[in-house]
Amino acid sequence: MILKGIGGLYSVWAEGSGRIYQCSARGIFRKDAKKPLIGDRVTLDELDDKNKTAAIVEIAPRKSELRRPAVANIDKLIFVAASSNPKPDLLLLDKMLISAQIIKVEFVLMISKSDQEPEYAVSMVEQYSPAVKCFVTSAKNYESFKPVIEYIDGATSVIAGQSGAGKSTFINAVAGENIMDTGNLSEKTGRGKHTTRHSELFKVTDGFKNPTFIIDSPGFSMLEADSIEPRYLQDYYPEMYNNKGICKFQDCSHTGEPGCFAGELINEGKMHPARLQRYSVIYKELSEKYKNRYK
Ligand SMILES: Nc1nc2c(ncn2[C@@H]2O[C@H](COP(=O)(O)OP(=O)(O)OP(=O)(O)O)[C@@H](O)[C@H]2O)c(=O)[nH]1
Ligand SMILES: [Mg+2]
Ligand SMILES: [Zn+2]
Repeated sequence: MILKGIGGLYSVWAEGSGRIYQCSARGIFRKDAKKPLIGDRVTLDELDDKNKTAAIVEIAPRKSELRRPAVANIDKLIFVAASSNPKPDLLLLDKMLISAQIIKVEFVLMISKSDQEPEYAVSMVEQYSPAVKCFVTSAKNYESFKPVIEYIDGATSVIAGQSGAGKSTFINAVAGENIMDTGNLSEKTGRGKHTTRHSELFKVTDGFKNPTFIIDSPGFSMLEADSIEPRYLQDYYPEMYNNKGICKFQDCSHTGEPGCFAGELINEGKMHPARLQRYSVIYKELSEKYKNRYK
């Protein structure tokens, strides 16, 4: 499995021996315009165990392919949002959750730094669960990471979220050794400083039963979420599609029309009002884009 690729040189983890080889890709790939990606399962040849080098001769068909971070064969996505410091951008988070559904990768929400603003961490859980599986964590309490460890055991996962949310801190906690740089927030802006700037898959070992990989990503592409036709937005809200109801108007957008079933969802506690309010914001943004789609 390719863990890292810099300047045409790839670090490849060999299942079985557990060794890591520095590999170049044979010319055949360039001819097919097929570039090896992090996460690719590959076949190696010309193994040199003394110098730990080899050549990549074949790439196995990909299960999935993410553009940003550029990584193949991802099983799970962990979205990290801090209870505070940095203040979470829940609109952005909602959009990331939508993107994950478009690309069809299983995802969870990790509400990090719960020691900072415990009450807001609880509010976040109220907003997202049970539609989205939530883990509440704090780096000050290792026990809180255990359910996340269990969730990603044996999988290849991407961890994504705002700068400073604690992504690298989590990886370090489960890596067995400190492998990632972590950064303080900017005193001026209260935001993270984008400490992690490159993508790499790490084999994490602490507490895992099976080979487990995680990629810390400085960004997560959400282009996919921009292209939804507004009327289909509801299909990305488990609160809505798991609790289907009937609205007075057949083409109801669920953004404030009378006789809308979203009102019942709120009253019955099946959808959080703040989630619905942000749904309206996203719906309006998508409607603008949709109106101008041929311009
Ligand atoms: N109080 C508290 N601080 C935390 C926690 N997790 C991380 N931090 C701190 O928050 C800061 C940012 O953490 P990082 O792990 O570097 O954040 P990141 O998400 O990797 O940020 P980027 O690499 O910039 O995207 C560091 O100073 C961490 O020590 C936590 O659970 N509680
Ligand atoms: Mg980081
Ligand atoms: Zn409606």
